[in-house]
Amino acid sequence: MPRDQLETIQLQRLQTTVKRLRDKAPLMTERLDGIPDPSSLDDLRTFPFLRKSDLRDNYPFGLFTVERHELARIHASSGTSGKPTVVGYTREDLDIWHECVARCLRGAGIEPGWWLHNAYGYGLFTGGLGLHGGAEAAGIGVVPVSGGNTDRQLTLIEDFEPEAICCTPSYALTLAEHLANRGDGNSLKVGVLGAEPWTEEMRQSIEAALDVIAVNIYGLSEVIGPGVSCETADRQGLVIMEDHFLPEIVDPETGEPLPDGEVGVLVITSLTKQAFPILRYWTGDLCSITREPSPCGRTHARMSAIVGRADDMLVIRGVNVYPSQVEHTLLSIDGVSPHFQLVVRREGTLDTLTIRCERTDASSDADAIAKNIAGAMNSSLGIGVSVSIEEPGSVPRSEGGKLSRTKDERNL
Ligand code: DLL
Repeated sequence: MPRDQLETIQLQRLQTTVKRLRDKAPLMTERLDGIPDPSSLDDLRTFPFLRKSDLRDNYPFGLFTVERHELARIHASSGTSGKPTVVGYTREDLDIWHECVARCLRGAGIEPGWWLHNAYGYGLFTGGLGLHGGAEAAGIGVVPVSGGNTDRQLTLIEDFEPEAICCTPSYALTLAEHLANRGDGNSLKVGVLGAEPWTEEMRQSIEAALDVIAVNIYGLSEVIGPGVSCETADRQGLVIMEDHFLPEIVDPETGEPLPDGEVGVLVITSLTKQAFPILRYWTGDLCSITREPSPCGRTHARMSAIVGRADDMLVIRGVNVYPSQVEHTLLSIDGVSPHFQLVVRREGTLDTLTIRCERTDASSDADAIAKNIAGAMNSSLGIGVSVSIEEPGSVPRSEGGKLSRTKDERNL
């Protein structure tokens, strides 16, 4: 769709969403008081941000704009502390969500009639059921495995021969490692991986290890779940489902809009949601967007991979360090496997960062590799780090879900 036509639809839908919130969500009636209705998409910036804390403060259903009996489903994400955030869907919300995920899967090159091994967790987490519904909507067969039990996953992949898989990138690596130990090839052609940050270098490792095309799928439960955006098979950025979700990139400090191409916080407004519409939701995820048409012909805005979250950031001796920066540098060094963990400790008054990792070849010179890594980290991060080269299999693997690569022992 040409962008001017898309923007006309977006504005109409934005106006409907603002009205719905004013009429039906008491918190928003109060917050939006005195702010005129938007007459252009630029007027979006006159509205306040909605933050995760607003969801927690209104736990469980305070921001829903339908009655309880109109809800078809709820999901929830476990926060790091305290109450989970709860999100709700009407039947129509579910249909739109599934359509978005169906677009992701088809864009990734998955054909109707193929089978999708779905190793995202089923349950309150949106990954399993989101991908499940999308695959069914696209005519793709689903093997609803859920996360965990790696041996059973391998057997099912061997016996059922699915063409596609979806799981977190860290779990794709775990599966690849075990499949390699079994020594056979596999039937997989496409992996639809997301729910946690991963770098281009990690993509190359996964594609080589599993012999698949690996595409990046993004989403968050507060917005809908997986399927807010996804790469197509040509992997030229994550195409945002912009007829349903309006993206903005803003300065993390000031909240002011940033030009296309600059990295800032992704803020999303839902355009068609009924049960739980969101106006300017502050995702905390850092990325950039472009509105240039994609080489594949799509005109919707595309976002870069998430480079980090403000709350993933480690401050080591005053220097900001993102796990994805470490991943990028580490995986560009020869002889290092893609498994790593960052351990932060406080020694006296000084914070130290140790990178635990493994070599690919047990006969290689561990000291030389460690020195190489420390040197590369020093120039990319700007701080000295310790490097611990460990036996294969020592660094924690994903056991089915999201993998936290950071262990912060400073406050233990
Ligand atoms: O992780 C939804 C999802 C499921 C996405 C399956 C993709 C595949 P939440 O549990 O609410 O929802 O976590 C959302 O995960 O704000 C990001 O920080 C992170 N995240 C999700 N996808 C990606 C990605 C699901 N592709 C939070 N790259 C988001 C980097 C991602 N981070």
